[in-house]
Amino acid sequence: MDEGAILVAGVGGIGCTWAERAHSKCSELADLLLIDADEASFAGAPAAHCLHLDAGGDGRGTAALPALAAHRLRDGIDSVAPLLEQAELVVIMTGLGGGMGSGASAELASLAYENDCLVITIAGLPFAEQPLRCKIAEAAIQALEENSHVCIRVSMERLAWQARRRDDDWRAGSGWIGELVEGLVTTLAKVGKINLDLMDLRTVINRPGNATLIVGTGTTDRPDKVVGEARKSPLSDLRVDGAKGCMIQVEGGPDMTLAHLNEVTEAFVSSLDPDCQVIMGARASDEMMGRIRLVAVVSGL
Ligand SMILES: Nc1nc2c(ncn2[C@@H]2O[C@H](COP(=O)(O)OP(=O)(O)OP(=O)(O)O)[C@@H](O)[C@H]2O)c(=O)[nH]1
Ligand SMILES: [Mg+2]
Repeated sequence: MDEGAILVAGVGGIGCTWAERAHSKCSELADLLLIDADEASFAGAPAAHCLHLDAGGDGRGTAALPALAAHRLRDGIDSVAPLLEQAELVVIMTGLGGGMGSGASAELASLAYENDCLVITIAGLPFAEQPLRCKIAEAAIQALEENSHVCIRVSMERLAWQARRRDDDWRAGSGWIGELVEGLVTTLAKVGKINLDLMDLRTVINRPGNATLIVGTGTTDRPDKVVGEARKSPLSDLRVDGAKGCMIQVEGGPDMTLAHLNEVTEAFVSSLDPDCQVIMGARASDEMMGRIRLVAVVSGL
């Protein structure tokens, strides 16, 4: 894939944190775009393209007003249009329930969609004890789904629970989101070396029904654990058993053998629909020595 073809974008406070952290793991393969009303969101990423939507001039948020955020994005969009024209794949990350993420992420998705990009969205849903935020998020996720090829719902509650177990900060995405995006970006950026490309991904994703992304990592000596972890992927509430389409990419170190590869792919694919259309790819890299990672896009759920 050409330079600039993959764009990782964060919208709102949480979205910017997730995008920044995910991008830091694959910065040589993708561009980073951060969009927020709060300038503090850009502080940790000097190389990012930043869109500061601050019509009020007070440097703060949009105070839970999604309509205002959407309006501001439309006003400021000219500066990010060249990035969208160049991109083939756009991964949008946002936390819903506030103003900026809820209002502006769907606008960004729709512009990317219009530019013929493949649009993958990762949307955090607010804690259940915040009813007003949940209401805002519900309205926002519909618009986001309409304008994305794949929209992955992430429960922030689950993320917080995972983060506590990992002794990590849930606001930073608890590691999972970064791994998922890194896996996807490295897989797709290596097009040409492997038998996977964006057209394959489009074919699989465009099946009717829901789609989601799955990631599982583990060590070469326990390939079964990689699949177990992938199935328990906490990023989505969907069950993958009935999947009609699947793109699976297995990445390992130079120590990965064909037997490892078969074990991982067969165990994973056997949990899907018997008529599932499967596209497979594999890749070895030095930095994966001793480890195996499975990244899958499943659709038709
Ligand atoms: N419980 C809890 N939830 C939070 C916290 N921070 C953010 N969230 C959740 O994450 C969602 C998105 O938050 P942000 O990304 O900060 O919001 P934003 O898009 O920047 O929106 P505005 O700042 O209102 O423009 C909110 O709806 C909350 O549900 C927190 O400290 N505690
Ligand atoms: Mg904010």
